[in-house]
Order: sequence, then structure tokens, then C-alpha cells
Amino acid sequence: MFPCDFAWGAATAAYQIEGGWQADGKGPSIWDTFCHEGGRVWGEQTGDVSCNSYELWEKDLACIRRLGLTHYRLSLSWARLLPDGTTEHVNQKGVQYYNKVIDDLLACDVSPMVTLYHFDLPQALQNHGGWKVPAIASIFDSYACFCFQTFGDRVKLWITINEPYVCAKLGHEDGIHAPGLKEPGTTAYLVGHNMLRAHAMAWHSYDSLYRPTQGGAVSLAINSDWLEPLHPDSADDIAASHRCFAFTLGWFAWPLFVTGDYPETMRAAIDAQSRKLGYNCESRLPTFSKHEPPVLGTADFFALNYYTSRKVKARLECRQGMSMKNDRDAEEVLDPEWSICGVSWLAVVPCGLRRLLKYIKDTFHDPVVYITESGFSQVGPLVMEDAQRADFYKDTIQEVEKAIGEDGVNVRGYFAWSLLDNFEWADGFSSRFGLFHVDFADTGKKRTIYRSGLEYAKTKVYDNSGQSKCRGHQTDGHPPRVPPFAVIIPVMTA
Ligand code: GBH
Repeated sequence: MFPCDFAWGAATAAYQIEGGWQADGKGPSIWDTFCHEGGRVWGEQTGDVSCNSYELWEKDLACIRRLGLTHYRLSLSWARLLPDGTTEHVNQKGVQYYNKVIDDLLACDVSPMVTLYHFDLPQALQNHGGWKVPAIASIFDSYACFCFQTFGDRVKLWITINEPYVCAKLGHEDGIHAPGLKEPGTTAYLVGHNMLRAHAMAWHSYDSLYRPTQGGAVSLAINSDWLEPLHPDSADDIAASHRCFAFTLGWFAWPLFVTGDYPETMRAAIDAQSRKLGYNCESRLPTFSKHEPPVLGTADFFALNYYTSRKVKARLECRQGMSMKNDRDAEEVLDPEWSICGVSWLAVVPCGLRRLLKYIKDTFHDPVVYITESGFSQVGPLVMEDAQRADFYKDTIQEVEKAIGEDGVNVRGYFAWSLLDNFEWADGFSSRFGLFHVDFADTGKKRTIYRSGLEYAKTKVYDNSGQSKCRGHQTDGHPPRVPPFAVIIPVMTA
């Protein structure tokens, strides 16, 4: 049984759906630049037009209503609101656009969850060093305050930054996301650090300036696979899976929920590798300054993006170069039993979500959890009768139900990724995650519901008897604040 006020949502992100990349005074973002450079994205595709949600928002609203969602997670395009990234210049057309989206949602009784940053940094800020530069944190804080001030009377669920891991690693270590930097073993740690600082500053601003009147909740969305040792009896594999957790989930969740600092496992691994390389200066993993607002306790709920699982084994040979992979020093493998859907990285493992939720409950002091993304992709020929994806959602939602009912995890919401087929970053439009298909060849960008969308609309609200799954459990609709935790330091177990 799901609680009555459980949030049933779907998610999108500005660059992936909006298009209108130059419309009405929007400034360029790093994804505009990255796509236009060429050679970066599948088929040289771009998000210039995509689903054209900038002009066709009403069509998205119709999709949201068709699914019967209680919540919709969208992201704001920073450069649409503030073309050069700073509050010196506000683009009123951008403000009007998001005001209309938010007002329309509320008029339909759909609560918005708003992400401030989903990979699309204003290019003007990248020109000054982007997330590498410490000053980005206070610039982000000003942007966040602008958004709280402008939209916070109506928006009660905020995500500051989506997946800092992806932004840091894919954008600055692997170079496969914007800004396309390949600076392995150093920059990603710096970028992750500045994102945490930026998040913490914004949270403190919200807490002192806006929460008293607006009463909402703020978090940061963390992506993590479920990880377990390949050989459960191997001490090396167990240690390797702890390291993997430390380098993904732990990297951000430890500072926010546990110690205010990075997992010791992570720093120890990085520093050990530095010593091997004969590099004896300060740690490549930055340290939080005592003179800045603390990071610990700056997440009012746990926002989790879960897609897949991995088995982890210790690496046999020891590699020398400077990279996050070498620091982490573990190998991730797929279980041959898992089916792969669409994209190669997405092994379908719904039970991994339940295990991860239990792990989060045990490790991070039983936080309120929102699953802010969970989804399944289709590649190759278009299949509207996508039974596999429909099963995936059914199975995954069952696992969430067990996590709540049997494991007592405080899950308050589930957001399917994604409402629409959209621009899937480096994969362009080749990978389709939507509950609605979008015909990108059509100028009207026609949206058509998939079988999985029809099923999601049903399973999320009704049980087999066709009765609403409600149970008496009413709150004011907002998650309670999660107090900061300074005392208990749990041991990381996989
Ligand atoms: C989410 O990230 C994003 O938030 C969302 O924008 C995106 O559309 C969605 O995933 C679907 O991809 O290419 O082998 O290097 C999910 C976490 C982590 C999953 C990085 C893909 C890349 C594997 N992602 N991972 S690889």
C-alpha cells in the first residue's frame, strides 16, 4: 500500500525538452555550445528544438493530466532566466514562461518539484571557469535566491543540483558531457566540491530567508546504482564495492547526511594512489572550509535517481595513471542474468532499488526519500506497445511498495524518467525514455502515449481490485525537515 499523499510523478529537464535555445533573450548554455561544436553527440543532434516545450508547454500539461500525476519534476534553464548567469540581467520572458508552467500545474492540482540545475550551465559562467572556480558557489546561490524569491510562493519542493556525480565525472573527467573537459583525476573532485558548496549555500539561504514564509524543502539529487560484491565471500570484492559506493553515492551523501565530509574510504583511496604516483602535495580531494556554511544537514530529504545495478570485484592488476577509475580501483560487471534494455549501461534490476532504499535508510538515518528519477529506455525501431517498459515500471513500483511496507523506508514519492522522449545527452534522440513518444520529425512534435504510459497511469493509483490505494495518512503535503546529523557515524556496508 502506498500512502494517500504519495507523490506520483514524472520528470524532465530543461535542455532535454524545451528547445527555444535562442528564443526571447535566452543566453547560451554549455550544452548549446557542446552540441554545436560537432563530433560530440550521436548523429550531430542538438537540443535546439527537441520537444519544443518552450512553445508547446500546453501539450506537456495534457500529457501530465493524461497520466493523472500528482507531481511533475521539471528543471529551470538558468540561462533562460539569467542570460549571463548573474542576477544583473533578468530575462522577463523566461520568468513568464516558468510562471505559466507553475501556475498551470497548480491549477490542475499538480505540485511542481523544481530542479535549479540539470547540467546546463550558462556559457557565460563557463567562460569564467564554470564549476572549477570557487566563486561559482556564490553565483549559484544568487541564482537560487532569485528562483526562491520568484517562484517559491508556489514551489515547495526544490532540487538545487541534479546528479553532481554525472556533471563532475562525465563533464570534466570523461569529457562526454558538456563542457567536454578531459582532466582525469583532478577536476571532477574540484567540480564536485564546488557543487556541494553551492548547494549548501543555497540551502542555508533558503533556510534562513525563505523557509520561514514559504515552508518548502530543498535537496540535491544523487544518482547511484545498487552495488554488491561479485563474490559475497571475498573480502577484496566487499572492500571494492565499498569503494565504489564511496565514489558515487557516498561522495555526495556523506557530506550531506553523515559527517559533513567525504567518506574516509574515498579520501584514503585517492591519497594512496597519489602516493603511488609520487605526488606528495595536498590531497586531490578538496577539504571543506570551517569558515563556510556547513554542508552537513543541508538536505531536507534524500533525492535518489536510480537506474541500474552492478556487481563489483577487486581489480587484479594495479594501474598507474591519474584517474578517478584508478583511484576507485574496482571493476564493475553485469550479472549475465540481468536483461539490458535499450542503452548498454541500463541493466534492468528492479530489486536493486529496494536494496538501495534499505541501504539508504540504514546508512543515512532513515531520511524521507523521493525517488526523483527511475526509467527505462528504448533504442532502435519505435515500439508503441512497449510491454517490457510497462513491466519494468510495474516491477519497480512493487519493489518500492515492499521497501515501504516491509523495510519501513520512508519513501514519499516516485518520479518516472521521463514524461517525454527527449534529447538524451550524448545519445541524442536515439535513446527514448518517454512515457509519451514524441515525433521529432513533426513540426508540431506530436506526443503519443506508449503502452507503458497507459499502464503507469493505472498501476500507480489502483491496486488489482481497482480501488484507490489510499490509506489514512495525511500531512500538509510537505516533507518534514530532516534534522542535521552529527553524532552517529554508521559503518558503510553494502
Ligand atoms: C539521468 O542520469 C539524467 O539525470 C537524465 O538527464 C538522463 O536523461 C537519464 O539519466 C537517462 O540517461 O554512458 O556508459 O558512461 C542517470 C545516471 C549516469 C546514467 C551515467 C548513465 C552513463 C554511463 N547516469 N551513466 S556511460
